[in-house]
Amino acid sequence: MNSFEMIETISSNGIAHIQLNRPKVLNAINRQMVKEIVQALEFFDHDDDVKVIILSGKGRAFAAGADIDEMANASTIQLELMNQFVDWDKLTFIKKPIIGAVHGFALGGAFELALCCDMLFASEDAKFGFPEVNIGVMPGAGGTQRLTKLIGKTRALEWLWTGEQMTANQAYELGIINRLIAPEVLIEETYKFAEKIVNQPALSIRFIKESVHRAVDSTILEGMYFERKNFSILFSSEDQKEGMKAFLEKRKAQFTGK
Ligand code: CO8
Repeated sequence: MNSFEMIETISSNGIAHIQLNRPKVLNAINRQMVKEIVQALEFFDHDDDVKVIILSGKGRAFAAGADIDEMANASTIQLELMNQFVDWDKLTFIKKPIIGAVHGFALGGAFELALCCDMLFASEDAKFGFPEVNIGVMPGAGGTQRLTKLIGKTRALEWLWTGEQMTANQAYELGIINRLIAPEVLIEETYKFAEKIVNQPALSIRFIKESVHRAVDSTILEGMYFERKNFSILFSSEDQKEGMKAFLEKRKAQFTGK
């Protein structure tokens, strides 16, 4: 894998961990960081030893949003020609589970990045929000779309219009995060959950992710059609044969991911 300047990565026992690493500026997300996140995710997505990917931030925040320094003087034409959002779009195509572990701030582009994760674990001190409106812009990397799909139009508008920060507890109540965790054990608890996924049959995990994502973006009938296809496809896998055989033989299945 390439060496990185804006992130750090480690991987062991089926779990890859990507950490945003610009703590002096609260991990402000510049374009290079987005490229590196995508490169690391794509690398781990193709690494057979990796089953789950965790995303977190170093220092006192997950991240405080897109790097305002980098974009303050950009013109509309420059933004358009740069085509930077193509990297954000690539996040959508990662097949393996991505679990975000959020502490401190997850604002603006960082909240958008968190919403690209499949599940979110957050420490009790986490703060989420879209403060873009306070600096004369709006979310540009999917925030208005993903938040609205997750919590509904009226609630999304409240947070997007005011730019206020929501507490971890509010985010939990709104169904944005899966677990509220004490700050000192956030990473440990996220790993514990990831370990549960590591030993599951990898193809089932992959097709479940695809099917759930399809549910968000399609009608119920289209989604069910997609789900049904994936269900049938899994009957070509060795893990389906082994899983059902093991059940019938009353023993623990030995999954191989094939
Ligand atoms: N960009 C650049 N630098 C930042 C950012 C940021 N988003 N956030 C913090 N920093 C820097 C500060 O300038 C400061 O640097 P220095 O020490 O050199 O002065 C350092 O990080 C520490 O920050 P603070 O001293 O401000 O720390 P506080 O604890 O006092 O405050 C806050 C923390 C409340 C998070 C505060 O830093 C803040 O309000 N930050 C900006 C939050 C924000 O507006 N985020 C949204 C940015 S716009 C956006 O995300 C649009 C996304 C669009 C698509 C993405 C395209 C890539």
